[in-house]
Amino acid sequence: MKKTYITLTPISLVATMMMSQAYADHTVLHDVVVTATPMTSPFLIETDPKQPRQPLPAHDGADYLKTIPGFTVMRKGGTDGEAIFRGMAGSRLNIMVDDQNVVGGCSGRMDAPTAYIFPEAYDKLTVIKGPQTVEYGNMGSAGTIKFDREPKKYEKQSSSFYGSALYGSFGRHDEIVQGDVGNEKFYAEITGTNSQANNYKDGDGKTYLSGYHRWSSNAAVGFTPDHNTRVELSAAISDGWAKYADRGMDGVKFLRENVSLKAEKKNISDLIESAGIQLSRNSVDHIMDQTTFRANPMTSMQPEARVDHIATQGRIYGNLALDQKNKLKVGIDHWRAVHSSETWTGGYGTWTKTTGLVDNAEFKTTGVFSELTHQLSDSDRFVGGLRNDWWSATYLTTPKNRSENLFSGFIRYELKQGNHLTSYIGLGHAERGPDYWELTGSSAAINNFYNTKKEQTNQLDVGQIYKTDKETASISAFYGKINDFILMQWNTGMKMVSGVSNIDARTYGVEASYSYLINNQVKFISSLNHVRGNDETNNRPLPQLPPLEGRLGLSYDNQKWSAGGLMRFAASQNRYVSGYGNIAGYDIGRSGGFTVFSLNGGYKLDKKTKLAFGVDNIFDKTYAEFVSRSGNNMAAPVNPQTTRVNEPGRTAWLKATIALD
Ligand SMILES: [Cu+2]
Repeated sequence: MKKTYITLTPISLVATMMMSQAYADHTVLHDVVVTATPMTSPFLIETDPKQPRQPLPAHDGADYLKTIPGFTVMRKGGTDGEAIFRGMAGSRLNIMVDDQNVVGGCSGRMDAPTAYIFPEAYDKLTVIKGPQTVEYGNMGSAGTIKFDREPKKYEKQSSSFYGSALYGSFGRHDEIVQGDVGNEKFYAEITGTNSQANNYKDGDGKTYLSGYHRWSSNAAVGFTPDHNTRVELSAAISDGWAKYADRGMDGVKFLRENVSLKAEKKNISDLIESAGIQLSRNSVDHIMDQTTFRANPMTSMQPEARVDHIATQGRIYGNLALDQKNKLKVGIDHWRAVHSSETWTGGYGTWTKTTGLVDNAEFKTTGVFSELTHQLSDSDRFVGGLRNDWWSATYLTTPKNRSENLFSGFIRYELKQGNHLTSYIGLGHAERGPDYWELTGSSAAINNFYNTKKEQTNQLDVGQIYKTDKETASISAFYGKINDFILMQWNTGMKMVSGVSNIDARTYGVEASYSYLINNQVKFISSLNHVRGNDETNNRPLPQLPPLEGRLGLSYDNQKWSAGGLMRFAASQNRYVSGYGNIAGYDIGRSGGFTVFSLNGGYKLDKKTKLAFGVDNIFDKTYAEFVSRSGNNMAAPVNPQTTRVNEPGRTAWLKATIALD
């Protein structure tokens, strides 16, 4: 049952299974190179992380999200950017791999969860907009992002192979190999990835400290005693280093170790369609220092720092068919994470490590959820869910403990009108306790351990999706009222969090996309997204919201060759509050608008082998995203003191993919 696709290639724009179906009668099956991924069903975006993307993403999970309207990535260097959806980052996005929450450990947020994710090693990337699912612990109030492997079924003994190689400007090269073998009873899968890049240059030829290297390996063995039962043990390990253009330290260790045991049984009875259990452990061991990649360390800063974050997790779930019209998902989950760090004392020239790793914070969450789908007719349904989490945070070095009851829920109505149009409306509520960075990010925050309130998001989401053989259009709008929004204040000179407060915020925005098949070989694509927000407590803009942005593209595909052009533009952003933001960054000031042009192409050698190539930022434009970190000249002569870390200049790349069954 393995798919024989070979993705490698070119053209621009969108591409999803739904689109493929919509265009099945036409020559253009799907875009060879993904540039804008549309919403395919209410609240949901699904995309294949093995497809080439433009602009060329870094190895990590955040950069792959950039092609989804509504996402932006805060740049820190060449990789490990911070994913932001509708202006919301950090713990407001629930980032999951194979149904496990992934968290970083760095006090300076070098390692967003996505820093440990290698999208091409997975089969599916799913984004659920807004608080419209309660299935997963650590509720994402702004959205849920999932990277998943698709379980395979082996009817008889068979094996398959997938591999890709990528070469690009600035010394970039990636390699991935994936193989699996199985029969009716047993299977085994193994994946290895490697990704490396040198420092990149912006359009002005300035070099940023941004080189990186990452490798990962995953393995899974499974037992399928019958058609309905699957037991799988999987493990993953990855490590690497990354240089940073926005700060005085670089990451020299990003070790993640993961083990997961999963069992699922289907068709248990008329009532129980399926039930499962999963136990997992994720550990992150991170070291950053001033000396590995830099000649002149700052003596005012400690030479290195090490942190660990170890999370253990368990979940039990069941999918019940109550009757023809009512399906119920129920589950219980538990998550425990312990953060530890080294302690240093001293100052200018006298820094000494006083302890090795010592546990400093513990977070625990136990949740129960149920989600009901009620089919009203063939064309409309209600979906609603409730979740309660018992959450606690303990500060271990000077013992303090607090706990909260976190309640989340949503209800939505989905309506199919005729064969082409789907409409939806949903209302969601999500509560989250302050995360590790919000509770411990500054001495002020520690003093506020008990005072920082839980954040409560209320959000209305509406949208429409229209699909015909020739056209696909979607629009999705939201209006949010966030009570006790956790706002971070930064000391911009030190680039450290200096305070935390709860404010009331209001946000609203829209994402829209439209594509049109001009003929059997040529397709037009476009997308637009915009978000605005206000801090109503202080009567000023909500910080870290990206400006209006859009994409226009044209692609050609004759089944052998493909070609595409993409124009991405962003407006200027004049709404900001200097020095305020979230756990990852803060507003620097106004930003100008920009337009960037890119080209891509592809060639299908045969059904199994594809080539894709592209030139991003073809006119070598010098530009920076509004949501970015500021430059840092502590590593002269590289790393210019720019207002923001500029995006890469002209970048050429070539990717080859092969898939064998
Ligand atoms: Cu770090």
